[in-house]
Amino acid sequence: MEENVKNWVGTNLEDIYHGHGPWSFPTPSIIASRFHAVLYQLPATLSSPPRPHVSIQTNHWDNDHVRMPYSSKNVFPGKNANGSETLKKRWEIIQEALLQPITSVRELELAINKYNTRLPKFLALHYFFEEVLEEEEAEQFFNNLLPAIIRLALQLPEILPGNLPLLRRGSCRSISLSQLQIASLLANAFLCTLPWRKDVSNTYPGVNFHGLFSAHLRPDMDNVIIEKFKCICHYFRRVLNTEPVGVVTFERKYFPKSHLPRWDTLETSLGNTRIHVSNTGFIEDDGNGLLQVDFANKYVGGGVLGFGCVQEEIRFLICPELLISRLFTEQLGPTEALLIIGAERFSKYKGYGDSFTWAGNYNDNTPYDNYGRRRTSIVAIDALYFGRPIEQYNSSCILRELNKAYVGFHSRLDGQLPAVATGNWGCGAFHGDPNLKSLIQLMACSASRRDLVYFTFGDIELRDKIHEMYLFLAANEVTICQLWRYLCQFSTTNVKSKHLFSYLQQAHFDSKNQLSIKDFFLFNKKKFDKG
Ligand code: AR6
Repeated sequence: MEENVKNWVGTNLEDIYHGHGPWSFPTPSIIASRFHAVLYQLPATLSSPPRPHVSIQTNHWDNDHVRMPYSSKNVFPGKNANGSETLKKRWEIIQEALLQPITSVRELELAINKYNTRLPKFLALHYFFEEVLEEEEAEQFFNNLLPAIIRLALQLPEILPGNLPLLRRGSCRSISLSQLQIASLLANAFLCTLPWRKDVSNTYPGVNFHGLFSAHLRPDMDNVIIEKFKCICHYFRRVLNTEPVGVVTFERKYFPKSHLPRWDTLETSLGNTRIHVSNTGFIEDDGNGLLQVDFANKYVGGGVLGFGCVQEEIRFLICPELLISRLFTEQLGPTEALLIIGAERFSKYKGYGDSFTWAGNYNDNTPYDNYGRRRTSIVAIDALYFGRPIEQYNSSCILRELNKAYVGFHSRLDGQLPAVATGNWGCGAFHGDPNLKSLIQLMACSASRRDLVYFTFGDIELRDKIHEMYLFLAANEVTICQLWRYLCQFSTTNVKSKHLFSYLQQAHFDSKNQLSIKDFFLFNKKKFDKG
């Protein structure tokens, strides 16, 4: 008989949900204002896609808004019939190019090159259609899917006539878009019609798909690019088959220094925060109704339109509506985060990194909130990248990560907030230490009144270590400011990082016994084999 092995420790999920299940937590309202651009007509009823909001004044080509490909100011140098130079409307060229029959990848590339001339060769796209897909599948794409993507893209002026603001650095602003509007924007991104902007191209991630199409195939990563195409094509098949009716909110969160907590003064006991630590499960599968962390890049989406294929990229591939944030979200600063509410999941997947594969359709049964959004909240927070991992124990780095997590987790809503569903944030591609990061996230949860659900990605030892450390903090009523102080002390020692937890426990014990940190070293010389 199979034994029922317990794969988690701490508080059970039912209690984490306060006995009301995952879907009862409050979600922020959608009210159009100077700080919240709502691009469709309120309210969203879910009976059909919401109707677009039409702006009185159009800002389709200025510095504060996304430049729309259909703007009359989007012009392209061309020639008149008599050979003289002229400026042509790019949208007309786009329409002309895309409404020609396109029956092969070569023709698709040629069409895109008519309005976007400086693109590298679409090596990966050729490989996908010519080497990977069966002839029949490629035919299906060019006969059915591509024409539908093109129609959806060319409807952009009707689907999204409103002004789409940029979420600029150092600002708190939100955008709510219908899923259909996002689909139309993504269809434009797929066809690389979105205008390239010299002024902002270095500070926005960019969403046109040419980076993916032209990826130089590498033997180790060929597969990943192919699987990415499959995810994207599947998304388009789904939204073109059945128009999605929901909406999605993107909220840029920014805290000026004066609004950040003074970590050295917070007297909250860490034991007030409950934790659930599991060595199985994934944030996206098992974080229902919770605030799910995206282990982000400061350019949200990271390498999703290139070779990257770890937590963030995978999330963006299975929930492609997240991709559109790359169009308007300027790179995140140290005290900024991006919250996305309502993105739907379309795909299943298997594997991770270079073994990632698309594993078919996913039916997202997440209920909608009162505003027409799926009750899925994802917060993108970018950890620091540590080329030299030892640097992460510097108090300035700890402070930066604490503030970053706090900005992501904080909510203005009253009442019971959902727990944070997270894990080894910053501890894969960015080389952080999960012991330290788990404490940082616990402190940020505690300061923002949330419980913590931590997935250790298969690591049983880590699960138990985090839990034991938590039990120590809770049993000794250690407060946020105390732990902050011990962490700062640790940063001034040479104690090896693998002893972080024992050091912190000892530091607490010694502080109670009035031992100076110097004495502590004298007593513990052997134990901590100083470097
Ligand atoms: N659920 C829970 N834990 C996970 C999951 C998941 N779905 N996926 C991975 N982990 P990483 P980072 C664990 O490397 O270090 C991207 O390119 C697993 O233990 O994605 O913050 C971004 O765009 C994994 O090793 O996050 C950034 O550029 C660990 O989480 C950069 O990577 C860290 O995942 C961020 O790197």
